[in-house]
Parts: sequence; structure tokens; C-alpha cells
Amino acid sequence: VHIVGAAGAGELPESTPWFPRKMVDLDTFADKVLEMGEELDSDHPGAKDAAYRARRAEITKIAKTYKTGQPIPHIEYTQTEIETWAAVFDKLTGMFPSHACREHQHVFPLLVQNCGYGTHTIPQLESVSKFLKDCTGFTLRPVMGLLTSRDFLNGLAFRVFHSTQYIRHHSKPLYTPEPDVCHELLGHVPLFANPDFADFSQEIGLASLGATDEDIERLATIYWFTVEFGICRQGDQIRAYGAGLLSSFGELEYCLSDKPEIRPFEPAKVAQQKYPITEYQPVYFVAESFKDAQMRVREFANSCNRPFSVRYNAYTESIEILDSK
Ligand code: HBI
Ligand code: FE
Repeated sequence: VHIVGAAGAGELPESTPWFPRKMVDLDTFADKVLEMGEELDSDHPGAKDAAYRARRAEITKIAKTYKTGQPIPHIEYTQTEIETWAAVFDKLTGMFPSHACREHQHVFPLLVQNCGYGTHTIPQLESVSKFLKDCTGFTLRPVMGLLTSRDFLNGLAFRVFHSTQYIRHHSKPLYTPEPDVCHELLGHVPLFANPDFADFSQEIGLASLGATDEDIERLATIYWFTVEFGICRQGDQIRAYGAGLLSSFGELEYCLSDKPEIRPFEPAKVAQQKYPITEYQPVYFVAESFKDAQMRVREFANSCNRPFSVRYNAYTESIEILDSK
């Protein structure tokens, strides 16, 4: 195996889509957000609330100007925002013992102890990011809203998770059409503290670097059915590990009921599965373990149409290109 020299880009096939090679390259994602970055869709519960939109703009400005290596600025959340958090927090933490996977349950009390998780406090991203860094090397970066699948998945290659910092509208505490701090902090964060899950997530990220648009679509679908809506076998039970499930009161109940269809996690098949984004999922895929899922994704990545492979150098926080796979 020969490592392509640092000069880099020129030595990759010309058709290779641009991808971040160093951690600081992620700074270029800051203001590239899809629709809900600044304007809200007409069906967003906060669309007609000028004060809510102004508050969001204030918070997303942090993400817009954030640069690698800076501490994530502290947000002084308002009483209304804290009440919204409290409603979500109480509802979900009541269900975790019976519905969340054991990895999520193991980490949750540590987040209470170390990062200020609790009914009456919205944890700060900076504190959570430091905690994750100690556990698995994952860090958070503030983001204005939805990134493209390519940019979002590319971040995972660096063990970076792009996290929103604003909260859903107070009129509907148990509903949000987009990611918000409740989804990120209660759904995603606990799992990124788990070493096997961190490896699994980075594996998807590495496969996404310089991938074709078709392969990005397939990897995004795998991400959807795992990191967002994954369920896993745990002894003789099935539990939720996907953040979309762990942050949704209704779907968390539904996904473990006898209503949805459940299939084994086989990436080549998962990648072809169509899915709705505004309704509960009709199909879930069950992983045997995060290690097993990671190995399967690695195998899948090797079948993708990319003429090179990559590895992450954690010392230099950069991607090395390997010219044979
Ligand atoms: N962007 N900020 C942000 N957060 C996500 O969870 C997210 C995203 N972009 C795409 C995405 N998730 C996934 O649905 C896949 O397309 C990767
Ligand atoms: Fe998410």
C-alpha cells in the first residue's frame, strides 16, 4: 500500500468530488446549509413567530462564524426555551429505561454528572464536546441547520458531529420537523460516547470522502437506518439506538411495537430502501452489535465505486489517501 503524497488533490482522479483533507477544511461548511438554515418552511411551528425567528438567527450566527479549535460559545437559554427542553427531557427520560439500548443508558448518568443534563438545564455544546472528546475523540461543531448529506457525512470521518444549538418552537414541544438541541443532546450525543458506535459512525464518514453522488445517497440511507433510526438486538430484546427514535416520544414507542416490519442489518439491502421523512418508518433494520455493523459497513464501503481508500490520522487530524484498497 502506497500513501499518496501530501501534495494530494492532483493525484486523485480528476472526477473525484472535493472532500476535506484536514480538520480546518470543515470551516468551509459553516454557511452551506439547506433550506431551513435561515428561513423556516411554512409548516414549521415557528414560521409565523418573528421573535422565534430572530432568536434562531442570533443562535445560528455562532455557527456561521465558528472556526476549528475555538470553544463553542455559551448560550444563555431563556425560560421559555428551558421549559420546552424540560417537557421533552421528562417525557423521554421516562422511556429510556425500557426502550433505549444499554450503551445509551450507560452514558446518560455520566452526562447528568459531567455536562449538566437535567430537567431544568439545557446542556452547553462546549461542555458536551469536551466530554465526548475524552470518551471517544468525537467533538461537536455548531451548525446553522441541515447540511448536505455529503458535507454532514464527511464530518464524521474526522469524528466531528455537526450539532444544532437552537431549540424547537415552544408551541409543540414534542414535535420538530428538523434537528434541534433536544434531538442532538438526547438522541445523538450519548451514543457518540460509546467507542464501538464512534468507530461505526466514523466508518460511514470515511466511506463518504470523495464518493460519487450515487454512493453518497446510499451511505446517507445507511446512516438514516442506523444512526437515526437504528434498533439493535440486546439479549432476547430489541432496543433503540437511533437518535431519531431516542428523541421522539411517539416513534420510540412505535418502533418496538409489533406494527413496523423488522429486517436484519445488511448494508447492501439497507442502501436500497426508500423511506418517508415525515412519518414513522414502516421498516427498521436490527443490528446485532455496533462492531458487527461496523464490519458490515466496511465491507459495503469496499464495494463502492471509489478508486482509492482513505484513513484518518488522529495525530495530524488529517486524511491520508491510500492508492490501493
Ligand atoms: N445536517 N445538520 C445536520 N444534521 C443532520 O442530522 C443531518 C444533516 N444533513 C443530512 C443528514 N443529517 C442525514 O439525513 C443524511 O443525509 C446524512
Ligand atoms: Fe440526527
